[in-house]
Amino acid sequence: EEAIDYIIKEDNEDMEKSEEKDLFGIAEGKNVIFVAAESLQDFVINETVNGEEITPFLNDLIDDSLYFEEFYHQSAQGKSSDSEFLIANSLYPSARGAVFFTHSSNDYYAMPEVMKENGYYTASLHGNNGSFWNRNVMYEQFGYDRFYTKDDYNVTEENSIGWGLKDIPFMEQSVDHMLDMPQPFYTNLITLTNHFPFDLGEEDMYIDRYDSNSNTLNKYFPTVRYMDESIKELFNELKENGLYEDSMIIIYGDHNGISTNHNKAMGQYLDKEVTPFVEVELQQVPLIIHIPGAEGETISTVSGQIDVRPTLFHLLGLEIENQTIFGNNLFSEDREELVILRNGDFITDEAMFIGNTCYDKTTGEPAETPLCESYKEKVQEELQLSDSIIQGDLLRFSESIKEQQPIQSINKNTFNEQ
Ligand code: GP9
Repeated sequence: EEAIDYIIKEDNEDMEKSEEKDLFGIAEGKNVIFVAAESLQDFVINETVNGEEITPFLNDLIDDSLYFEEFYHQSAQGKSSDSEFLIANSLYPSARGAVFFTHSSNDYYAMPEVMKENGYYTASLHGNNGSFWNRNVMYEQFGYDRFYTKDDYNVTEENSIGWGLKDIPFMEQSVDHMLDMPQPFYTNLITLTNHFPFDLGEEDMYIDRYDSNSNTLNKYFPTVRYMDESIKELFNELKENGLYEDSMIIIYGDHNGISTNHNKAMGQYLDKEVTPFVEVELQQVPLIIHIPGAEGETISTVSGQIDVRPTLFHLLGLEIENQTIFGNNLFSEDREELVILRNGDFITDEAMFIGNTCYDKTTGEPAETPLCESYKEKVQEELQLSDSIIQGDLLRFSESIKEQQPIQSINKNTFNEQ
């Protein structure tokens, strides 16, 4: 309980200050549409392969969006599920295993629950089995009204590849589901096609593969390009169906797609050696927040998935009391520039701490320790506090949880194993 009080206090102080910022409430009352972009890393943004743009739609979208250009995924072994956990709860995932499996019966005060309390209908949508990553169990604790899974989509041999339903038909059919939902709604669209091993049919190849010694990296670019096309399709469908103007769309990369096994090929593509410093830079994923009619801005603050929840509440004009979170509103001027990765590495505006070495960000070279020294204790403390909360199921003592009505899903069946 002491841990919870400590964090609540900090967060409420931050919230009071952030209310003064211009963007507070700019998306008030809008539908919230998340796109969890499978394996999408930031190094492809505004870049080309074989002379062709990899993400032409996102590149244009960024001009009219809030784009966080130094945003890190903070997921660990729970990969996609960890990124969902970070965003919904603003807590750190576990160092080992996936919290979606190990602590799925804990009490949480997750973003879908908060949104529901604020008049939103909440749903997650995914073209895979509901039991993958134990989502159908964990979502009960997150307070989703409904989980649309594979069984809610028309999945055929023709519209599937690799892990299941392709992203373009997924987007088309997901907008159909949104049209059935009461508004405002909060939805979480989980994409699938850009998943290892990055298989794609010739008919969906908008660009050619790369040419290196890594088949994985070579195949990654066309599947990223396909995902870009699917997001374009989402926007078109939202516009055609009159949902676009009343929605805020948030696109985020869930985790890296290319592991360090492919450093040689990655080095060839980036035209530089993939050092430990570059490996951490490669953990940057896009965060694009699009609010129709709002001015675009590229924001260079050091940020991470843990910061998404308080940032969105700020944009939605929601002041949430008694929440136990570790992230910060990215529009708060008092925010410390610090992102903590699950393995204890961290990034500040000046330095990166990797393994046991401090690197100067301006040179990418090992640096004098003072750049990192002052953060080390705080980093360990934060990770340990978050772990205690999860391991001790401590949120059950928080006031918001005590006041919660028992979670009742509108359609219980949608949470069962599909
Ligand atoms: C599966 C999908 C992929 O349903 O979300 O999960 P990942 O393997 O990327 O963690």
